[in-house]
Amino acid sequence: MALTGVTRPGHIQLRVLDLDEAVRFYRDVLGLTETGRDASGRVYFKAWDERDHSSVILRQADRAGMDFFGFKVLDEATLTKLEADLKAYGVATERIPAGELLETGERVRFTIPTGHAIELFATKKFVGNGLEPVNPKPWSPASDRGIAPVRLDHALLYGPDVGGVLKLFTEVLGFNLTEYVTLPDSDEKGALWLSCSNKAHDIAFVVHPDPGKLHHVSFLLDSWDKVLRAADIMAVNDVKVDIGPTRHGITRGGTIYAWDPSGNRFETFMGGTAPYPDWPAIHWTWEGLGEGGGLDVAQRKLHDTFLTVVT
Ligand code: M3P
Ligand code: FE
Repeated sequence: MALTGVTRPGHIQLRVLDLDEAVRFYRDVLGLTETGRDASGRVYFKAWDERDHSSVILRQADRAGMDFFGFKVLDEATLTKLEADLKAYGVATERIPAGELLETGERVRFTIPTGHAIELFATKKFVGNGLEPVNPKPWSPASDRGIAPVRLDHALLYGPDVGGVLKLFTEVLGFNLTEYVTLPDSDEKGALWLSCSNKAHDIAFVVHPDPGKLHHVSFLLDSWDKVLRAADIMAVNDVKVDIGPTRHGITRGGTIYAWDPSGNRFETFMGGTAPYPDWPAIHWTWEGLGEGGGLDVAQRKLHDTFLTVVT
């Protein structure tokens, strides 16, 4: 689809247990760029090739996890329209004033049936990627610190009522279902990959009894070499790795799942399919997720941590 309504993942606010340790990790190991701190102590980061002020916001808390995930919409008129559409659909929405997040306009926040806080916003300060606007070079010094992802790519969230989320994202927010997993001996969808673009996914969900859980936040790298380099950087810095480097059958992305110092899982990811909206969603069975290589093409098993370790 043309990128008209919801255009992309814009920001995620993560809770971390030790802010100083987290800042060192996100800046020096993951290689994001710090772009600001606010009066409440939150620290803002962007990936090197992102153009807006910030995409990752860290907040010190006594429990890890995600506070909210925000999508950037095309403009303020689209924000108002989607807010009205959500209300008409029966979703309670809240307007958060401009400036509550640094350099960010008004946000429309709502809770989805998996218990997650999702936001839409239209305005965030353009700061650029450090390259010249005319005849840019392909590289900047910020692209070579730590793992140095290109951008925040997607998140995988866990919670109940994945079916309700499918309806909301496809019927109100204009997302397409690209791939899904059905539960054992059932037609019920237990996992969804949803796209507002022609990326394999901009957000994904897996059914889980506890609401509001984060499985992982994912950062895009531009080659498999960079994923292997990320594995080396993780080893050098004693980062705890969950799965990989390998490839997901679902989305076909090259991947490593690992944990930040607070236990929030993150992914360094490359590639993936580029589905068009007229493509039917790909169906994976429960066995396909595990032995069929949906999760891990190389090992073809459902790793224990996949369903159990979330923040
Ligand atoms: C992803 C992801 C799985 C495939 C996942 C693909 C979990 O990019 O969300 O990690 O089977
Ligand atoms: Fe992922």
